[in-house]
Amino acid sequence: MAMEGKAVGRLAMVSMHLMPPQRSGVQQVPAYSSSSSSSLKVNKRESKYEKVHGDVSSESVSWRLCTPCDNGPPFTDIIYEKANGEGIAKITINRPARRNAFRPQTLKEMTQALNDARDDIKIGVIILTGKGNDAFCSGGDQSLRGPDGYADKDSFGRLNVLDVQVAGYAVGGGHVLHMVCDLTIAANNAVFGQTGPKVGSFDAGYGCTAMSRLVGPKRAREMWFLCRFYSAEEAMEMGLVNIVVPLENLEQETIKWCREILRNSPTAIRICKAALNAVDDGHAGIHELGGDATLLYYGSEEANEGKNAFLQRRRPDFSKFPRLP
Ligand code: S0N
Repeated sequence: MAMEGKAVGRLAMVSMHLMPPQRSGVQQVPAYSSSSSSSLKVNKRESKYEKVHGDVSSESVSWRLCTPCDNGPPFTDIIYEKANGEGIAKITINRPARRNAFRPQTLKEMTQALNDARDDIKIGVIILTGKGNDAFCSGGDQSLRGPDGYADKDSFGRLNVLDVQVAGYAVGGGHVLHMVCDLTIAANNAVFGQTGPKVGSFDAGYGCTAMSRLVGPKRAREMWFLCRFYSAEEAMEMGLVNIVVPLENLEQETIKWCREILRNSPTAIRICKAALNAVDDGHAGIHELGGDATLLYYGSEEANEGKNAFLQRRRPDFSKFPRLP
């Protein structure tokens, strides 16, 4: 009996570790209501894990506007901001009159901002969102669609699409954008779906393959073949989004998630992200993971022995490095 009591206690501790911190003002969603932990009737505050890691601040963020790094013309299609004193960047698609539909210029500016954020070693999380509450993004701008894709000032078409916080519609290419992000925080007014087969387009790349991984092949077929729209709750049930929150709490909740991530080991997150993508990304995914292994190896004494031996024109001595099982 004593052993059984101990086992129950350990199980309770483990299930508390699996529970996220209290989400104030946030709609409870089934995925987070752990019946096993509540039935064990253990006070959540007793967890050492909770005591050590504590609550995450809900303070609002102070944003500063960022301009293109090459001092080129100001962004027109996006708003690019960074949080003062925190490792968070935010890219807002800024075409609300078109329900934040993207055009080549939008993608060009997003690429610039993403490159800048990637090269800023202070940034650990990037939020992608849309201006206003009506839409995150309604996909490719249909008014600019020509026979060779979407064209704006450059006058030739292109189809390349690019890595959320979703309020309103995330449809068409906008839906694909949210699917390829690591996490999706949805407002309760969010609407998700593909429209391609209704408007004469499709995304047979990530739009199909990533979706099939996320929601399963049957649901993916349903979404593409029927082109229905789904509510935030339905998206949550399908595993398309991580959490649904009231619209007024959207940014606050997203920032909390960012802060929670930023507390954790950047290298551990980097490797997990690479590993989670590796299977689906094939050779490119393994290459990314391999790059991370190289990064770690370059910091080791063993790798430096090789480099130093070369520079000192001597034979390297790897004898002291163990061949661990
Ligand atoms: C988003 C919807 C459902 C919103 O409906 P609502 O709230 O009733 O507003 P509307 O009155 O319809 O819209 C307000 C104004 O915004 C304009 N607008 C909306 N979406 C677009 C858009 N995508 N392009 C251009 N304009 C847009 C409206 O015209 C309206 O303007 P005004 O006020 O002047 O009348 C609803 O708007 C809707 O269904 N939108 C279209 C959604 C859609 O079908 N998107 C395109 C899907 N295809 C892609 O995204 C292509 C990209 C892609 O998937 C892809 C990826 C990789 C490779 C290839 C492709 C490819 O297909 O080419």
